[in-house]
Amino acid sequence: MLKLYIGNKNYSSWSMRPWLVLKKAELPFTEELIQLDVPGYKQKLLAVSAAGTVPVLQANEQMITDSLAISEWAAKCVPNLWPKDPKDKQAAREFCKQMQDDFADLRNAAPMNLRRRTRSQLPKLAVQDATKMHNIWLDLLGKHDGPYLFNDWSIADAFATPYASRFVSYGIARSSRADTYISELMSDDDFLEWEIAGLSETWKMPDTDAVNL
Ligand SMILES: N[C@@H](CCC(=O)N[C@@H](CS)C(=O)NCC(=O)O)C(=O)O
Repeated sequence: MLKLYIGNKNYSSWSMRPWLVLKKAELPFTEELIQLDVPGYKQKLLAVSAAGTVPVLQANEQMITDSLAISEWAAKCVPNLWPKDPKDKQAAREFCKQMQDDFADLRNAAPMNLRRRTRSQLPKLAVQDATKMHNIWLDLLGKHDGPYLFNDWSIADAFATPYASRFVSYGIARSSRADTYISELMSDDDFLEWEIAGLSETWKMPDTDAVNL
């Protein structure tokens, strides 16, 4: 039995990634949504993860925290979640790590907020992050036949998806090739299932909604 603990679907970019991976893996799982930023939420997080964060995957007795660790676990159960070519596989892992560790300026200035549609100017450092990410995508897309970063869909695309949603939400400039990739991710059936659920959530995270661009 697999159970994935996640945050609010409208806002929780970290939760979205392993959720997409488990969907693509066709591993049946149940989910429990822990509403973030409401009184008592941290206790609920700490009850499932020492770090006090979601996502967490409960796989029998094991509690796996961290979106990449959950994705690696899924890839051990199901083939083809990483690219087949060993060099591509290594590059895809590095890409995911970079998506986790880097781009803090973009993440902070433009938090994932699926409901959001704005065209205001992002701060300079966030724009630099967005440009860097855009160029990494273009480089990978240019080396492969598409439609995804490493040809077929892989965990790397799950890690890119929340950023793609930021390009749409915040109207971030992009080339037509990057736009085609973003559209591919944004029209993915599993992403749409997540998005529909996120859009129908009624609670708000005032700090995130208040980001004034
Ligand atoms: N590196 C972790 C980061 C997880 C993370 O920061 N999750 C956020 C939710 S999107 C969280 O749980 N934040 C706790 C809080 O807001 O107190 C991962 O990749 O899973």
